[in-house]
Amino acid sequence: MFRGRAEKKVAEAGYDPARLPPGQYLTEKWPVLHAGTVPRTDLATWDFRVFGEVENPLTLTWEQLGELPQSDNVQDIHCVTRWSRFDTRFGGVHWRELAKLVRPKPSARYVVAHAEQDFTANVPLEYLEHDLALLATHADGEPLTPEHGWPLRLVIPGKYFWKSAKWLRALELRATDQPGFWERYGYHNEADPWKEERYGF
Ligand SMILES: Nc1nc2c(c(=O)[nH]1)N[C@H]1C(S)=C(S)[C@@H](COP(=O)(O)O)O[C@H]1N2
Ligand SMILES: [Mo]
Repeated sequence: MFRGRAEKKVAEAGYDPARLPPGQYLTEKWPVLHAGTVPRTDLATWDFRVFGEVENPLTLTWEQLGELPQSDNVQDIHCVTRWSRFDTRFGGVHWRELAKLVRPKPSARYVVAHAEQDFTANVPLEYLEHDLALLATHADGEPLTPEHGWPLRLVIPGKYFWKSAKWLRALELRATDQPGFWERYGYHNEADPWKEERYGF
C-alpha cells in the first residue's frame, strides 16, 4: 500500500501519503538551511528592486512594499536534502502586484532572484506567476525569523526549496536563463521534486 516507511509515517501522522514526493520524509520541524551567514538587515536602508526586461524598473522601500496588496497561501515545502514540511502558511505580496507596476516586456521569460551576500536562484517567469508563489514576509502567521529569510524571501511552489531565495533584495527579469548559486554547484535547473530533479540537468 505504501512505497516505503516514509509514506507509512506520513499516513500515521494523518496526511495523505501521496503528498510526499519520492525520496523525501516528513518533518514536523522547520530545518534551517543556507550557504553563508544570516545577514543583518536595517529596514530603514533596506530596499527591493525589480529590473531587467521590464518597462518600468522599480525600487521599493520596506514601507512601500508593505503598502502593496497582501495575500497568503498554504503549501508543502520540499528540501533537496530530503525533508518535506506540510502546510506552511506564507504571507506577503504576490508577483502579480509588482508586475502591474513594472510591466514585464514580452521578452521577459526568466527570473534571477538576487539575495544578500550574492546568493542567486533562477526560475522561469511562469514559476513566479503561479498562484502559490509569493514574496513572503510572514510564515505561519508571524514575521519571518532571521534564519528563515526575514525581512523578505521568495517562495516558489512545488519545486525544491533552494529556488526560494531567503533575504531577497531584487528580481531580475531576463530574456535568457542564467544558472543561480546552487544550480552552478550542479543542482538541477528545474528542481521538480516529483521527478526527483535533484542534481544535474
Ligand atoms: N539567500 C539564500 N537563500 C536560500 C539558500 C541560501 O543558501 N541562501 N538556500 C536555499 C535552500 S538550499 C533551502 S533548502 C532553503 C531553506 O530555507 P529554510 O532555511 O527557511 O528552511 O532556502 C533556500 N534559500
Ligand atoms: Mo536545500
